[in-house]
Amino acid sequence: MKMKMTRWLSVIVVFGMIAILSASASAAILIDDMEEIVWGTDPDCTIALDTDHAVGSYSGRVDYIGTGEGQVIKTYTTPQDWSSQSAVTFWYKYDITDFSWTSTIYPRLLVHMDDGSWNSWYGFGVKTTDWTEVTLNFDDISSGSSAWNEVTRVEFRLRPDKAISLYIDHIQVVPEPATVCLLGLGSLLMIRRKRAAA
Ligand SMILES: [Ca+2]
Repeated sequence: MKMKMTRWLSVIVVFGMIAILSASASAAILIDDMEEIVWGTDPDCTIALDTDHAVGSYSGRVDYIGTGEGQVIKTYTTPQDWSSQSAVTFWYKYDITDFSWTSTIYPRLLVHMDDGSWNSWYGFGVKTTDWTEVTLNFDDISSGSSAWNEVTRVEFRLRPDKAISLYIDHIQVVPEPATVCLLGLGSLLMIRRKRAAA
């Protein structure tokens, strides 16, 4: 009887730990699943839904039709709080079929803040025709804004010197991997305890 009580207490303690961890840990924030188009464009590119996708049913296909730098822009009317996140992740691929093509396409992801500052990541990924997931860490920005609590705009830019298409899908901001590991550990402990108690 005493042993059973101890086990139950263990379960309660583990549940409590998980509850505390869950409250302090942040979840990933979906920027866009690309199941509908809510992005604005400039005259050098267009964006449309495409059934070729990485996640869900659609991706956003950005067609570069101009000669200047093309950009697709998602604007938030209310500033977003990304202060407990640590990286932006998304899936992408190009429609490049001519692999003799060696010129730059100068891809960039920019995040703008409400105070007018911004951060950008240059040259994400490689020229691939296969869906590829990329992680851009906040730490990899050598200088820039730390105002992650007031994100107002997310923007993909490309400056190709010929007409190409960039497919993008399932763009999100994710928390520190350490936090996720801790949560995973908590869940594992709980399962072990439950099995031991059974
Ligand atoms: Ca999608």
